[in-house]
Amino acid sequence: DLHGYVESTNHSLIIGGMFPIHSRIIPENESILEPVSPRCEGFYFRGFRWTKTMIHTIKEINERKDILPNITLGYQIFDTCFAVSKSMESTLSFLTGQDEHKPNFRCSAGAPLAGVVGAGGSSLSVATSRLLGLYYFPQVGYASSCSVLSDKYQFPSYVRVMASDQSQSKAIVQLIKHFGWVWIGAIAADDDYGKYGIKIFKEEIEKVNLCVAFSETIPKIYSKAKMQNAIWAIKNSTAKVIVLYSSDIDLSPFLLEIEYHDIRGRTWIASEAWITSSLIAKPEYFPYLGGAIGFAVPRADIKGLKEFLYDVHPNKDPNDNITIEFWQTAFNCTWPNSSVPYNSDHRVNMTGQEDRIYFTSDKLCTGEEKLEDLENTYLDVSQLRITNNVKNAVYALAYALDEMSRCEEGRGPYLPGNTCAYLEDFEPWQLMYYMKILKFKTHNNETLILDENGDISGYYDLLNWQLNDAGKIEFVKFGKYSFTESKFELVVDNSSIYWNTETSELPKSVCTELCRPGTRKGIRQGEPICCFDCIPCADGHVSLQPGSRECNKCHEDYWSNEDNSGCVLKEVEFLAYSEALGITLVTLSIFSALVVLAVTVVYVVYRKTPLAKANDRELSFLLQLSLIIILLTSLLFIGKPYDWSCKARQVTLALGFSLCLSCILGKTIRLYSSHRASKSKVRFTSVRPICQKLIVLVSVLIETGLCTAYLVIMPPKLYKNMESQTIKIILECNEGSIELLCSVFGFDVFLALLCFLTTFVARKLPDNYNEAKCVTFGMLVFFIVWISFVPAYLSTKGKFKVAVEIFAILASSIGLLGCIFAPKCYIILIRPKRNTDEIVGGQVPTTDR
Ligand code: TCR
Repeated sequence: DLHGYVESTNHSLIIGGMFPIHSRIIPENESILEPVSPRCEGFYFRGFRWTKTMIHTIKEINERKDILPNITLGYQIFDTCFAVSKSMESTLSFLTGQDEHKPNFRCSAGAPLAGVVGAGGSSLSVATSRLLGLYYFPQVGYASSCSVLSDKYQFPSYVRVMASDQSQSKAIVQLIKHFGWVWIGAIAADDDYGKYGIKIFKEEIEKVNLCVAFSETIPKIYSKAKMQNAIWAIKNSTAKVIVLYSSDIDLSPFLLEIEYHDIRGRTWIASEAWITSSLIAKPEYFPYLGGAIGFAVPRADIKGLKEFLYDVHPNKDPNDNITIEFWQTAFNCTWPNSSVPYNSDHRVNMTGQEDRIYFTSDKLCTGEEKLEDLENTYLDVSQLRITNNVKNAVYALAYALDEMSRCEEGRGPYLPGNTCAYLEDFEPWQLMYYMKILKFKTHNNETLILDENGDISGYYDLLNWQLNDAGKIEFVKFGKYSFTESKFELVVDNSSIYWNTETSELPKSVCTELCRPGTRKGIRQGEPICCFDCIPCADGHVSLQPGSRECNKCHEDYWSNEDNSGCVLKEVEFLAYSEALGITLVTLSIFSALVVLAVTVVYVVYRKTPLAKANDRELSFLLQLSLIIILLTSLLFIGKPYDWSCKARQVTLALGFSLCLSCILGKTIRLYSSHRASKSKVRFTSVRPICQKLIVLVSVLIETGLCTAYLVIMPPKLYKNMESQTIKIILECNEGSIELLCSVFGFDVFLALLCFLTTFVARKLPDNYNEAKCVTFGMLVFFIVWISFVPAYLSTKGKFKVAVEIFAILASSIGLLGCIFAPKCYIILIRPKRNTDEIVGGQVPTTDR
């Protein structure tokens, strides 16, 4: 009881066809005693159109003189009811000739069978081509796109004029990448098409590091629980973009469910099988599926098809049950005196209860109904896509046969002897040879080439569901995806897309929002990579781009800004001239230097007076000079340090002090010797002035030697201190060799100690100006200042360290100035009477008179 069409009288060759004229088989409830071929229901207008297209194409080929001129082709077409069992039955019929159980493909329908077009769905093609493959029977698919069918090891005799889903899944991932979605749901029909499609989609999406939020299947036989799973997944996921791989037939029950649960605001990425299906593209579904985008095989116009499709009427053949059923279904009436049930439709309703509905219309068909008044998928020739494939599939077989018929004896492909095969009598595998190298021009002038896997390359149209003014769904083309075996290219016009979102803008589909700059992705244990936490960068680390995986450390001189989104130059710290502390110190040192200068002036003016002359005048001037040097050295400590200023400050300071202290030493030695002389009561030769100067010279020379060694061996250098504070660079001087520095200043300390000791001993020496006492006191101040300097210096940081040093320098030199010169100036200027030479140097007459 197979449905189908046969036309075979006087035909020399038959082409088989398998089309889903019904959408499903009726499950038999009753316990079956005897196996019977299941009955079908749900008239599928699209499949009916494909069937008619095959017949039309064969008619066209028969009329053409350029291909297969001496041969008329016949056809034998079966209704697969979109079910594997039915297709297997059909295939066995092809192979056996109705009732026989052994393959005997000569006898079917009276003429030999050349090849088979079809089986629509992939599952059907997989099943049938396993059988046909046993005999190397040529099979040309027009809709089955499942990727496994490319495997020629499993399906040696299957070729197709439809692209493999490998390309479509790749294209979908390209599209997802294009729109920046990362978190995608996936739903597949429970057949080879859906499962393999989604499988490849998942593989491809993982390659580009995007994630599948959920992956569910739509059951083929209604199951409430399984439907609920998918619905629940959609509802509970943050994925707003969902890829749906399913044929329109399997999708319709699921759509009812979506409508029932009122799932809106999702963007659906449609697979090729339902994007242009009028079963799905109904205005009432627009709130749910509107804005869907998907890939469709190229559409074409077929000359003469429309007229051929309209030329259908039950009156033409009273035995043509399919046409009667078409008529009844299309016009909602019952054909008189026919046994064909009026559109039987069995469906499990939403409550999960089975109910079989046999519509029987009271209205009788008159036969006068007008097809022109009808709006029907069957008659709609605006979206001829798979239909065009059907035509190409028939032509593929015809062209292969034509090639075979042109074989020249002795030049044929078959070994041994390069023989030919003949149309009247050939084996299926012989035709397979021609199928494999097939290349021809299609009716709309495109070149169709079958590659070694029996696949084609080509392109998909990118379509978007929009509602037009008439309230109908329109498939608006907004791009194209072209692919060959090695290359692919996606062209998209974003502006013409309608998005089914609240704002009508490009939807977002993420698991968690992109991390903003200043944070980095932190993986969540056991969750997909698209879900992550945003962890703020540590101080000194930044991430510049949104969505960064890691935070990068700022370069040496840089530090992170407030929100860690960029590096900023670190603040540089040093004691500047311009700041209050700097200004104070500068004025203090310059002022003190001016005071010293004033003392010098006083000394110059009163150079003839005994006091000025007392205890070596030149030494006094040298001492004043050294004080000025020391006071001005402090200026080298202020301001931005450089290598040269680091060197200069230590050297001038050391030399200044050695000059200063050696001058004092020169003076105290003299006092000391006077003291000894007074004590010993023996005439004690005092130190001569030349010796005093020699002391100065030698000390300064020694210090110079030490300083040179210091500068040559390990000089002080500029140092950017980044360790002590993270957000600041402290510019300071690195002392170089501590040992050398200590010996440089150690020598100064040594001089200072000598000074102190000599004058301390001589402090009681009576003289007019109390010189010894004053120097003792001055040296005490000097020591106190420098001893207290050490802990103060060690406990401060940054620029204050320098300030402490300057304070010590200023304090010690001002101390010396105050103690040594202040009393003298007092005498010179205010008590000139005391400025006599009677007691200068005690009882000992000064030698320099
Ligand atoms: N490949 C599907 C079946 C299919 C289909 C269609 C069915 C395709 N396109 C259009 C009906 C209408 C694409 C398969 O199963 O391989």
